[in-house]
Amino acid sequence: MSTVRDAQAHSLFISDLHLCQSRPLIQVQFLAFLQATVRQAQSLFILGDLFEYWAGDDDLSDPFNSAVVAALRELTHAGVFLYLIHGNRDFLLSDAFTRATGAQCLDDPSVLELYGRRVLLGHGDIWCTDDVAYQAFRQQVRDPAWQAQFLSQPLAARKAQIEALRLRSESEKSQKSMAIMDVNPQAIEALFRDFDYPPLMIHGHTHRPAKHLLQVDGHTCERWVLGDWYEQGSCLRLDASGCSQVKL
Ligand code: LP5
Ligand code: MN
Repeated sequence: MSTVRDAQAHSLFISDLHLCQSRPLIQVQFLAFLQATVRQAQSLFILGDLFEYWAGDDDLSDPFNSAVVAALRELTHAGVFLYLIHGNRDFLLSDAFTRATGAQCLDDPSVLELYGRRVLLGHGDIWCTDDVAYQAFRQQVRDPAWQAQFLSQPLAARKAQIEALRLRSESEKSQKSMAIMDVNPQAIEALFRDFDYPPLMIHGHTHRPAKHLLQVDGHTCERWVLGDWYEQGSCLRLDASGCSQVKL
């Protein structure tokens, strides 16, 4: 149902849906979300980890993936702008995916002017600088030469390597403290300075939904962290009056 608040120009932000065949209910919830809530918005920003993992755009023809792509294409054809930032699990989403969906890929991080304020957007993993093992891994797999070599292998071989990596990641995560797997406060402060103090930041990755207030060099910033979609959806809304949580 449309409300007066919905009618106000606004954008929506989501991340960490981790869509996969083994969680069909979340896919159903996401497709319903695209067909209802998002249709009232000017733009939808997906801030990483839309998929549980993405092995390469040659997996677009998989029926599960093509259902998600078709729903996103319908959304952009209906006039909603779709923006995508890569997550640590789906950074191989590439040109064939953006062409098929009508999405526009943004750098991580990006600063955009939205409803009269500068907003910094990112996935969030890059600021988890205490997670040294993860950052070394990240540097390796974000290298274009590494990616070209990885993508030159057959899809099934890539998926097998990803499955092995997932097991290793889960095992290593169980040995890491919660603090190590969170964003580093100094990295956030440095980011805030580097981008000339944007008053608002939105990111995901840590699956710890919250609104944090940051004060650096006399400037204030609201840092909003999105939640994951494991149990239920998580979504933020931005309009001229600011950022707020959407009840899904
Ligand atoms: O995603 P999340 O939040 O559960 O965990 C992340 C970090 N883990 C990962 C791995 C992904 O979860 C697994 C799926 C990735 C698919 C990518 C597809 C293409 C690449 C394919 C490569 C084979 O990102 C986890 C962080 C956590 O966030 C919190 O920030 O701690 O990091 C790890 O656990 C990583 C380990 O610490 C280090 C792993 C080293 C693996 C080295 C093997 C080298 C393989 C590369 C080349 C074949
Ligand atoms: Mn992530």
